[in-house]
Parts: sequence; C-alpha cells; structure tokens
Amino acid sequence: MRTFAVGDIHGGLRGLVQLLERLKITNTDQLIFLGDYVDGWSESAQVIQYLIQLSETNDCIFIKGNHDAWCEDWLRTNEGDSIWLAHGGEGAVASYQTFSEEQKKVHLRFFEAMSLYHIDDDKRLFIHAGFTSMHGVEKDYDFRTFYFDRTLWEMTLTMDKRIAKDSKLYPKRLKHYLEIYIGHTPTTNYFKMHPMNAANVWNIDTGAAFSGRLSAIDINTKAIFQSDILKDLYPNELGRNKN
Ligand SMILES: [Mn+2]
Repeated sequence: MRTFAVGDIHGGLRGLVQLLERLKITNTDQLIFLGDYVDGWSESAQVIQYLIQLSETNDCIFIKGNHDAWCEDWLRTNEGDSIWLAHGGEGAVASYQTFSEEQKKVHLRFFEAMSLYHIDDDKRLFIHAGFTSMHGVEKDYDFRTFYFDRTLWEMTLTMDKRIAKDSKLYPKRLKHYLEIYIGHTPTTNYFKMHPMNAANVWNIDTGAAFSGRLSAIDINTKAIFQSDILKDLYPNELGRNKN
C-alpha cells in the first residue's frame, strides 16, 4: 500500500486525471488530498464529482481548504462571499450551472464531511494551511486557522537551520509531529516547481492554480509525481492568473 499526499487542485480536473494516471493508482493506494479542490480552472464542480467517485474505489481522505469552505457556504446559502467571488469563486459558481439542485446537495454533504486535518498512526499531520498553537492542532483557538494560516510555513521556511532540535529555540509547534504536509502557499511564489521541504514540513501546493503543476508525494519514499503545467492543459483559460 502506498500513501500519497496531493496538493491544491483548484478546478483543474485535467491535471488531476493526468496525475492519477502517472501514479498508476490501484485500489490499495491511499490518497490524502490537502484541500482547495475548487476555484481557478473551469472544472471545480467536476473535480468534486470526480473525487466523490474516486472515494468509492480508493481509501481517500479529503482535507478542507479555505476555497472549499467558501464554496461549501455558497452551496448551503446560495450566497457567495465577496472575497471568494473575486478569488475564483465566480468560476466555481459557473461550473455548477449544469448541476441539478439534487447533485449540489450531494456535493454540499461532501464538503461538510471534509476533515480539518488528519494525523496518521506515525504522527504525520496533514492539514491545508497550518496551525498556531505550540501545543498542537487540538489546542488552536479557531478552526479557520487550519485552512487560512500561513505562519507555520513562513516560520519554517525562514527558520535558522543551525537551531538544533533539542535547543530551547526550536519551535515547539514542529515537535508534535513526525512530518507535516500542507498546501495553501504555492511553491511557485518562490519560483519552485516542486514540493518544498523545510524542517519537517512539506509543502505540496506547486501552484496548479497559477503557473505550476499539480503534485503528489509518496509520503514513505518521498517520490514526487506531477501533472503537466495546468496552463497548458487549459490553453484558453487564465485560471487564477487573472489579476
Ligand atoms: Mn488555500
């Protein structure tokens, strides 16, 4: 059995299909999706539909991203958050035009069932964005931190590498988990096309919504698999490169 962590998909169904082909996925493989399934390329609703079907044949864990939380709210209330609509939400709404009210209810239930984080038997943490409590995820004040935080990644990325793990200076946040797998902050922000590792944190969001690819990492071997650049799979679209 292999376990893969998969980065932010952002409506790019073609990238997701291509990535799973390249993983040569079998039904003994486990997939842990790090969230942000929607907003960006034109197939948000179709990504959700595909994931629902995939979960019927594979052991899947779906972590909730901030874009998923926005989309969930819209599916529930029919009102879209203004920040969301400006950051890809309009595209997600458009992708639902061909979906019936009944199908949308099935999707709403799928969003509601997403996990805020997952901790495996080896104390690996999987979470969309991060957390802030020095005592670990259970002690954080606000669940929205799990899909909006950027401080975990920024701290880890810029941390002085000379600080030993047993030093008083070493961030307690990082010590609770063997490894921490996140998405949310595209590695393309740092001109990197591959997942990035800093201390025990792995960032798998390789900017599929923008100029990058969709990535998966085998958490045991650290082998990396990627789709083509999403921009090339959707040549007539801008994704989230609109502004
Ligand atoms: Mn995000």
